[in-house]
Amino acid sequence: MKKSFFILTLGILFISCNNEILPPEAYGILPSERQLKWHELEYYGFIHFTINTFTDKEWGYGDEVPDLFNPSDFDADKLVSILKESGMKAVILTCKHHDGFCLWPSNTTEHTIRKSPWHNGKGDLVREMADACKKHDLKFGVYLSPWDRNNAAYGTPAYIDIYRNQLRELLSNYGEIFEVWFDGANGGDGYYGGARETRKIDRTTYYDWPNTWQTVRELQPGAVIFSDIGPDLRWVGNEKGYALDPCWATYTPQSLDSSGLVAPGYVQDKLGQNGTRNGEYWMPAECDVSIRPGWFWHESQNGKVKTPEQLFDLYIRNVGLGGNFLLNVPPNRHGHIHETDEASLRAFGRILQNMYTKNLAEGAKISAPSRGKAYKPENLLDNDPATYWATVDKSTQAELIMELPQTTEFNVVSIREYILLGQRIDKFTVEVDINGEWQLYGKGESIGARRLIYGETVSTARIRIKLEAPVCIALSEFGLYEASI
Ligand code: FUL
Ligand code: CA
Repeated sequence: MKKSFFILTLGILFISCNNEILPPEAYGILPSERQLKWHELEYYGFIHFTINTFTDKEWGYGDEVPDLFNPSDFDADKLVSILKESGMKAVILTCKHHDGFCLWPSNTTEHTIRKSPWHNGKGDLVREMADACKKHDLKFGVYLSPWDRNNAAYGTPAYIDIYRNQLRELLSNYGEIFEVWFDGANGGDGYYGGARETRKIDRTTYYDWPNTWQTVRELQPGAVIFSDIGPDLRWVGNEKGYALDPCWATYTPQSLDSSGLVAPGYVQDKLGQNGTRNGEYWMPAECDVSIRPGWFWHESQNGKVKTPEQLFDLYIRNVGLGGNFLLNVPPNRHGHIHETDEASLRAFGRILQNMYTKNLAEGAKISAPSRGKAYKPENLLDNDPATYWATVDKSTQAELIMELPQTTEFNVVSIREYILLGQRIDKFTVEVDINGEWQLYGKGESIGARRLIYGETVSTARIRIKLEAPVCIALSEFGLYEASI
């Protein structure tokens, strides 16, 4: 009797200890493996370069002769090294824009680089970019415009086969692709093999998107798919490069009419700026913008390049709201990044690099309730997004106080959620101790993959964070930084 009581007690003890160290249960919709990898990229480049660069246009009509494409001095290696040295982790190339000109020698059409004088028609710009990215250890992605103003078959079912074959070529012959970018601009007037007319398509049915995306899944299972409605990444809903606060990683796209149908180019796109709290899909925001007013290079815009300060401001409003920053840098007719763009990019890269060099919270003493040893608050300071601090299940509100080793100056606070367990937090405040009084430094609702609070430079030795969620708390990283702008 006595012995079995002992065993029973031990058993209960074991179960309760074990319970304590079980990870928190996941909350809501979770990111996929490929989305998790994408979240770690944060900042990468977009290259818009094609016949438009030579005609000074943003949208080519589709009747431009391939002869026009002849960059005098294109050097993918040099281009990619500039992007890499400026802190980018990947590059997406417009392999075909709306005018239909293919930057690779596609077998699906005559309207390709093969017909251009560049490298005597033997060139393949997609190959050069893919190889350079590989060499410099940047991920490579492709943009293939669904709208094709050159193709005679555009608007008929035959074009869908052509389009999918183009996709197949790009996804089969150029190594690993990290992202496939589908834009929503679709249908209208164009050359269409000489017809020169307006062609309208039904955006919700024409491309049969689920099946088109399936091609991506088959050929590049690791690639994330971007469009106005995902399925992996959503357009943020503006081309200005910022999200709105709060910005949720989850999203439920809304139709433009009572049919409930959504498609790229057929969605209430402004809703992408905030996303949807507890939305139906994990579909984080990618925020695209050009370093210049246009997506393509125009001589007249050489004086209108965004400054490093403007780029940093955008970074706070995209990466700092849990999205990713897709910054377009269009090469000129030589194939070069213009010197003003390059200088701005590099200076912005240095701001980020200097800022992240040292986490000023390192070595802080943290008082916070915790779920157990594996979830200790110190996991916030180990520079490892795979370890996290968590509270016990019933602690859905928590307060954490950080004592820094000394009084420290900073102007950026970074908080990251352990998103493997979903987007949990729906309210937070950050306060700093100024002469013994708590003063608000920042507050908000969403955190997600990263939240950056950029404010006045303060000097303090104590920080207090308060968090609220419908479930227990799980944060992976915390940082204090000084950005010199
Ligand atoms: C849009 C296009 O219409 C623009 O020309 C540009 O390529 C932008 C990134 O996507 O849909
Ligand atoms: Ca960690």
